[in-house]
Amino acid sequence: MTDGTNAPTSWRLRRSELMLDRPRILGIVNVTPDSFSDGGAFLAPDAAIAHAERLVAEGADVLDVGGESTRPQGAAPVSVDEELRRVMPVIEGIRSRLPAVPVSVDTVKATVAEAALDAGAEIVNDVSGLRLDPRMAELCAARGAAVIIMHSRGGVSDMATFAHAVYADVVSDVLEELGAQLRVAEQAGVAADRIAVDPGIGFAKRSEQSLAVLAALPRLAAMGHPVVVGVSRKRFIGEITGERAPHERVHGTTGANVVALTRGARVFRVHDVRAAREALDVAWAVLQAGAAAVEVGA
Ligand code: HH2
Repeated sequence: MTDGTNAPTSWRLRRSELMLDRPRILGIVNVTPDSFSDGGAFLAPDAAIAHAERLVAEGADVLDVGGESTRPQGAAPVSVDEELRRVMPVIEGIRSRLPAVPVSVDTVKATVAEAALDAGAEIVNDVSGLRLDPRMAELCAARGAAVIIMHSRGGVSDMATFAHAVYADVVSDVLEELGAQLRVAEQAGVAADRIAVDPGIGFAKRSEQSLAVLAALPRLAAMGHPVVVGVSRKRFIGEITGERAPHERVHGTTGANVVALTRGARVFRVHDVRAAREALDVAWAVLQAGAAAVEVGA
C-alpha cells in the first residue's frame, strides 16, 4: 500500500503487516562472539532471549537475530552448522516467549533463512542483498518472506571494509546496484510490497560515502519501498564524535536516525532501543504537526 507520495504506508511481512504510520524499530539480537559493538555479550541462548525481551519492553517492533558478524575489521565467515547452532535456539525462544513480535533473520545463507522461516521468522535481512546465495531469492518468494535488500559489495569477510569502496558516484551507484537486486527479487517472484531497501551504511563505504547516501535517502525512498537504515553505533559516528567505544555512540546514533527519518527512512535497526524509540517518536510527532500545519495553511 502507498500513500499519494509513493511512500508505502505499510510493509507486508510473511504473516502480518507492519504499519508505517510511525517509525518502526528493529532491535538487534547479535548471537555472535565477534560483532563490532556487542560481540559475545549474548552468545548463550538464554542471555540472547532475555536481551530480546528487554528490547521489546523498550519499544522494539521487530527483533533481528543474526549469527554471523560482518565486522569492519574483517569478519571470519561462519559455517552453516555453526550459524544454525547460534540462531535457532534464540529464534525458537523468542517465538515462544514473544509470539506477537515479528522476527527477522540476519543471514546471507538460504539454508539458515529457511530454517529460521520454518521456526516462524517473517523477514529475511540479507546484508548481501540477495547476491551471495543463488537460492535466497527463490526461497523468499516460495515462503512468502518479507525481505530487506541491503546494499553491499564483496563477501562476508570484506563487505564492511573499504576493499570495494570505489564508486564513480556513490549515491547513483548504490541506487543502481540496489535496483539490480530489486529486479532479482521480483524476477524470482518476491511480491514488491514485501521488499524493503537499505543503503547499507558502512558496507563498502567510507564515512563520507555513508554520509552521502544518508543525505540522499529521499532518492532511495523514491523507489517506492520501505527504507530501513542501520546506523547504530557505526564507525562514521565514532569518526565524527571521537567516541572510540561503539556502545558510547548512542547520541551520535540518535542524530543520524532522526535525520534519516526526515529523509524518508521508516525502519531503524538499532542496539539502543529506548533511545531510538523516544527520539524517533518525538521527531515524528513534530513532523506530523508540521504536516498538519501545512494542511491548515493551504
Ligand atoms: N548492519 C549490520 C548488520 N546487519 N542489516 C541491515 N539491514 N542494515 C545494516 O546496516 C546492518 C545489518 C552490522 O552491524 P552489527 O550487527 O551491529 O554488527 P556485526 O556485523 O559486527 O554483527
